[in-house]
Amino acid sequence: TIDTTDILKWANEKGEFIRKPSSFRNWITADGSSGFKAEAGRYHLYVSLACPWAHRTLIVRQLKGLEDVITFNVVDYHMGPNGWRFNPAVEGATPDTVNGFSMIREVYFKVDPDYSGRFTIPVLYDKVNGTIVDNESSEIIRMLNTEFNCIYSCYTILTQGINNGVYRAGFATAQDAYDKAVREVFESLDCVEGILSTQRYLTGASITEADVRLYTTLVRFDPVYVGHFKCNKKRIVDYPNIWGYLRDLYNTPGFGSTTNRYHIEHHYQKTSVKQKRTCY
Ligand SMILES: N[C@@H](CCC(=O)N[C@@H](CS)C(=O)NCC(=O)O)C(=O)O
Repeated sequence: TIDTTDILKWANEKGEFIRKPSSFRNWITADGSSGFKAEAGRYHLYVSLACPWAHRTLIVRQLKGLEDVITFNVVDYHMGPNGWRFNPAVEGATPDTVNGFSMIREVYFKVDPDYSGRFTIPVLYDKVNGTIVDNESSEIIRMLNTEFNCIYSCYTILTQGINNGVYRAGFATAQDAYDKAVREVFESLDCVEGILSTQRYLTGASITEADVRLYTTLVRFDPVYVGHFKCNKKRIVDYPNIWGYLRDLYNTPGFGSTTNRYHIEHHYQKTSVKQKRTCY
């Protein structure tokens, strides 16, 4: 048996280090069927930059472009008798910005006051439900890799595919560049149409920054980008879910009231774009 009263006593009677199985083994899924839906802003990683297991999770978070989706805190590199602690005075370390705790063990005890395992990092934490999803790095990296694709693409969609995509189409000076941009605009819109078939807003049941970012392009799409930027494979009105979403947002305080069609249309009509290309 492993003595967990002092965290620095990890060996058994024979002096062997036996790794205990991780205790929290929930699974985030893209569709939320597990009770943990892949959502932007919902999950948090507690890591140590010294720990190889935690390090894995930071690599995958970045490779998958989840920097805006999953937040993280870094503990002190020094693990004392009570385990990992937060010490923002150490370079590269942070406070606990989610719970305001000073020790990792407090996260475990918050979730399970009777917790008797080791207080390991990484910890994947659910900020919405105040619980630990998983503390097994091999599982964490797998779920970041497989379950967040739609969320990740949401951000790529927004920044590259749609918000900037219409400009890349409109200002392209070569046919290839225009074709690529238009293809991405409509692939991205198709993806948003799919997302909005199962949920009201881009990242879930409530309006987030992502909706604001998307709205300002969508509301200019049919009046301006279809004609002016030749993003004319389809119009927004041809996407039933996006069209309903756009109307919903327009009627939400702050959206419609700041949207001025007169200015939008006249601005773009006065900006001349010269290019030769085939249109859809
Ligand atoms: N199975 C875990 C192991 C993580 C692990 O052992 N982390 C070490 C740091 S490298 C830890 O937090 N140890 C604290 C302890 O055992 O008390 C994983 O891969 O996520």
